[in-house]
Amino acid sequence: LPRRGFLSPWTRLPLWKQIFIALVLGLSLGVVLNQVGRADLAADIKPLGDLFIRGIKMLIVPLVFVSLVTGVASLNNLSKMGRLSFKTLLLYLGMTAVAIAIGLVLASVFQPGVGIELGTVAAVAVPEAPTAVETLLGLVPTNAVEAFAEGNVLQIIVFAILFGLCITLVGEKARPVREFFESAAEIIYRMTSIIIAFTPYGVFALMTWVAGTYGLEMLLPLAKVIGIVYLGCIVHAVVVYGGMLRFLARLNPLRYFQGSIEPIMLAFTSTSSAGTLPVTMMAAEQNLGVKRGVSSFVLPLGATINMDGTALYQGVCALFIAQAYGVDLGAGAYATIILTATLGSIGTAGVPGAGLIMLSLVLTSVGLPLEGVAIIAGIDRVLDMARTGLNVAGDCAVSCLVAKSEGELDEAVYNTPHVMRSSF
Ligand code: DAS
Repeated sequence: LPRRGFLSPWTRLPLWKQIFIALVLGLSLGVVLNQVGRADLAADIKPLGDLFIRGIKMLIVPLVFVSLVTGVASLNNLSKMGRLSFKTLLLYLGMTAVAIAIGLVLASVFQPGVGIELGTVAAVAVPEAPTAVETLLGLVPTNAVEAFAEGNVLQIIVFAILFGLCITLVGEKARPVREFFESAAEIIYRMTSIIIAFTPYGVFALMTWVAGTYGLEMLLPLAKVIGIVYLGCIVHAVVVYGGMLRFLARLNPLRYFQGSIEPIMLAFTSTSSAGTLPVTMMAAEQNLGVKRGVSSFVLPLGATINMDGTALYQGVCALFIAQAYGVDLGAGAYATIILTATLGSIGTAGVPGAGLIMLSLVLTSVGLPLEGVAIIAGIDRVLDMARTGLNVAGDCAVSCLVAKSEGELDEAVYNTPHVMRSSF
């Protein structure tokens, strides 16, 4: 969009400010339309948001593949790749378990389900969640082209890592391919920055639709659950991520929150970690100074298996449902919830509403009635916003921690006050 002329006061605004203004305007317009009974108008604007999300999703497969191939191929020594994988997975799983514990503690303290007499509700037909073995076997694509066509990000990650490693192993003969992917990555990054410039318009449409469709009255009866999930996400981000960056990596947490603001806000409004991935990768590299060798591995992986927000939400909701049905959970049940929600978060896809499907896995594991899912389903979109925002915040935090530990973090970039960029 032109940076000159009458539009410039708007187009020169930092992207995150544009998104924030769009979010507030969209919510306000949506609530007004809902109150005057014109939710249909809010629904009419949704296609603008869908168009934007489609544009971002168009980038996911090529972006993940070319950046992973170039990222992995840039890691000369293979032992570094091994270290990178170990640190990344350890941090992802460890933080997720802490997130669930925070959710369980908050739900135990604030007792959101006590006093809510859950009537008998029609059972929600939720698809079966895959078992751990199926999830692991499913990582290896039987047909790489099919994995691309289906957008199976985990399988694309596995194939891209192997492809990038073999570029390194083949050496000189692979130079043309290496150079091809390096220029392809620049092209895809440029496409991404162009589409990201339209984020505020997509966010405006999506928030108008959400507020117009759901309205305020739907949120009130379960406001306590919403409040606890949002509180838990904030506590986890500030205490766990802020604490790990400050005391483990000796990095200024404030710079991390500033540098992650665009992906967090897009994740919050789009409720799709996968859909936010292009923005997460651009922000990690250009705001936080994470080198591509780390960001291209840690972030696509995180967008699919690192879901701290989802895990925390499952801890809160499991307890809410247990309390609402008067089921007294023992220590063993708590341990089962922590294990199931951690593994479940690996299998949760980075798409809107995926966490609700995994919630059925957690409830089943401790024998809680699946009917509770129907109650949560009513407010799930609002909960999905917070949990996806935390999911992406976690990906950014781990990318900084791993990059710093590998000497792949450009601290000059990290410590520069966030460039109030109006585009990447
Ligand atoms: N919306 C999912 C994501 O994109 C998380 C979830 O549904 O729990 O991360």
